[in-house]
Amino acid sequence: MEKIFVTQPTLAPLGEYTELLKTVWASGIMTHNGPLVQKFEHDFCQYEMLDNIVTVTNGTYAIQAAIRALNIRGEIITSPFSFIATTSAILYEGCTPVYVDIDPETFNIDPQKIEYAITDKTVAIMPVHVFGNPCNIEAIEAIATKYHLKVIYDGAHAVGSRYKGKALLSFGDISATSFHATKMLNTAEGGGCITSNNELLKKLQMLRFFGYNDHKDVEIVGSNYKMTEVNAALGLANLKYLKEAIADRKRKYNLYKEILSCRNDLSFQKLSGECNCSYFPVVFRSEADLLLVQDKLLENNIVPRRYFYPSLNTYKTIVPYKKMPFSESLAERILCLPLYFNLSESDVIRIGEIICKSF
Ligand code: T4K
Repeated sequence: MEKIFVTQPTLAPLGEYTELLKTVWASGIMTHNGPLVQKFEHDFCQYEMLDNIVTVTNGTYAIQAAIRALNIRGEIITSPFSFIATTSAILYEGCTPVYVDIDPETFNIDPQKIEYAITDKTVAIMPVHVFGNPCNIEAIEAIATKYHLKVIYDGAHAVGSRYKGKALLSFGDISATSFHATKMLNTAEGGGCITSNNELLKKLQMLRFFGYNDHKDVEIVGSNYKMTEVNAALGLANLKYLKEAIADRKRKYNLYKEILSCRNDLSFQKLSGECNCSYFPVVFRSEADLLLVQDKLLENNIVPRRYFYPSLNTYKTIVPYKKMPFSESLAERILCLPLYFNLSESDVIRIGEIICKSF
C-alpha cells in the first residue's frame, strides 16, 4: 500500500503550468521582477483583498526582510509553539527572541502574558497564526500601541484565513507568509511580505533586489531574494485552485472531527476566526497516547507529523531555556494528520477509524 504523508502540494494540472512557462520561454525573462511575478503579486492581492505584497524566495526570508525593513534591533516577543523558522529568522537578524507562552486552546501566543515580558529592550511582537488560526489581533494591537512596539505576524500558514471579514494577512505593520510546497498556496519555494505602509513597501522591494530603488540606484544595503518567473508561474497556476483547495480542506477537516468525536480523550484547536483549515492537529491526553497512535498509523503506512515538536524554547543550543508550560505540554501531545487536496475522503475515514481503535 502506498504511503500517505502528512501533506502533498496542491498542484494545478501540469498543462496549465506549462502554458504559463511558454511565455517565459518566449520572452527569455526568468527573473528580476518580471511580468509573471508582477501578475502573481497582483492576482494574489486581488484574491486576498490586500493592498500589496512583496514576494520573496521563501517564508523565512519574508520574516527576516520584515525585521530589516522595520530597522529594529532588540528583543522580539514571540511564540514558542511554532516552526523553527520563526525563532531562527529573529536570531539571524541579530535580535533576541523572548518567548511568551501560548493559549492552550487556540495554540497562539497568549496576549494576556505579553505585557509581563516587555522590557526597555523590546522592539516588536511577532505572533504566529498557528495552523492558520487567527491570533487575538485587537489585544495584540492594543499592547503594541501602548508600548510603541512594531507587530510582525508570522503568517506562514495564513493564506486564505480571514479575521472579521478581512484577510488575516492584512494585519500588523508587516505580515510575512510562505508559499512553500507544503502550504495552502505554493510556488515550490516562496514567500511574501504584506504591508499597507508605502514606505515599508518600497524598502521591502529594495531589500530583495540588491538595495536598488526604482532608478536602479543603490539606496540601501540589500540582498538577493527575488522570486523567479518559474516560481511565479506555478503560483499563478495554483492560485486558480486556491478557493477550491480551501473548501476541500474544510470538508475533510470537519470529517476528521466528526469521526474522532468517537473519543472524549482527544481535543482540537479552538478556532478564533475563519481558519483556512490547512492542517488537522489532534491533541492527545499524553505523549504515550500520541506515540501509541503514531505507531498504529505508521504500521498502516500513514505518516502523520509532530508539528510542532519540540517547543522552540527547548532548543538550548540556540536559545537560553525558560520554561513555557503550555507550549511544552502541547508540543509533546500534538500530531498533525494527513490533510491535502488529493487525499480521499475514504482515507480520512480510514485514518480516523484507525485512531479510534488504537487505544
Ligand atoms: N513560519 C512558520 C510558522 C512555518 O511553519 C514555516 C515553514 C516558516 C515560517 C518558514 O517558511 P518557509 O521558509 O519554509 O517558506 C515543512 C516546510 O519545509 C516548512 O515550509 C513548514 N513551515 C514546516 C511546518 O513544514 P518539514 O520538515 O515538515 O518538511 P518535509 O520535507 O518533511 O515535508 C513534509 C511532508 O510534505 C512530507 O512528508 C511530504 C510532503 N512534501 C514535502 C515537500 C517539500 C511533498 O509532498 N512535496 C514536497 O516538495 O517542513
